[in-house]
Amino acid sequence: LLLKDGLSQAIDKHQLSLVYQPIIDANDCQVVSFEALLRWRLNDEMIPPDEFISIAEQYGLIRRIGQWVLEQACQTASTWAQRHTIAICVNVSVAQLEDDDFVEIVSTALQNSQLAPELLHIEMTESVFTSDIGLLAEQIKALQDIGVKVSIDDFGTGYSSLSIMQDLAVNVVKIDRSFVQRIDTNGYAIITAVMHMARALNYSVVAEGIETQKQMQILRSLGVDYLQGYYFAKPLAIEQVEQLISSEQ
Ligand code: G
Ligand code: G
Ligand code: MN
Ligand code: NA
Repeated sequence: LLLKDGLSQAIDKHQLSLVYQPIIDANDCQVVSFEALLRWRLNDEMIPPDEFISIAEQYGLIRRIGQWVLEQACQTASTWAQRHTIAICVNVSVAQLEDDDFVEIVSTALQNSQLAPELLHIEMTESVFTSDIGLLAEQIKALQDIGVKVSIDDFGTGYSSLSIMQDLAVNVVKIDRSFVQRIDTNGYAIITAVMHMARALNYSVVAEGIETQKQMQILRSLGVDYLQGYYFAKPLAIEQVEQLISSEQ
């Protein structure tokens, strides 16, 4: 409850910020996008999103926070886009996606920032199984109609199951890092199966949580399109992002 009170003031008190983790093209190792990850600094302490996103959802704060994240992420990405073709991936809870105004909130963020819609990827996260799959399918379609890409996050765990692949026509599947961590054992077969499915359904695949060169090599050999993880970079502050992209091209 204390966190809830603090969180309701976090935007106005400028306690929220975003960090950005690069996503790399598996073929040429170029940075193609960044995932925006929310941070909350409270009394010199960093509260991780795992500890406050669910509180924000529970107390109806996620819409305002989510809108702030979208506006901020699009503004930042639009400054990169002046010189580089780099996309921004924004995590969105299903609670936000189900909001009738969500597509309009996205359109407004795109208009305000002048970011090309193709450079915005929405990552669907959290507990889909509690929600109306028909409504989600419509919202995803509406986002794609304005040119935005939609990813399914943490694929293969929890809510993010095979039935999602059947019911929702997303653009990108992000393989959960738990499979990458176990690529020496069962993870290999599971990722191989996901690759077959993704090819057949015409999805791009991102593997998350890559921490070693060996994991990277195996994932490349399996034909994974994009790679993300501490092996390449941790989530970065905006200044570090600018250094990285200006040194790249
Ligand atoms: O950055 P970190 O690894 O601590 O993120 C943990 C979790 O928090 C991830 O699952 C991520 O999807 C979620 N998360 C991070 N930023 C946001 C955000 O802006 N909105 C939502 N809804 N979830 C986020
Ligand atoms: O669920 P989602 O994929 O949005 O979660 C992103 C979270 O994963 C971020 O909090 C980020 O800090 C974390 N993360 C990113 N790369 C790695 C990695 O290589 N290893 C581990 N353990 N966590 C990672
Ligand atoms: Mn994510
Ligand atoms: Na997530």
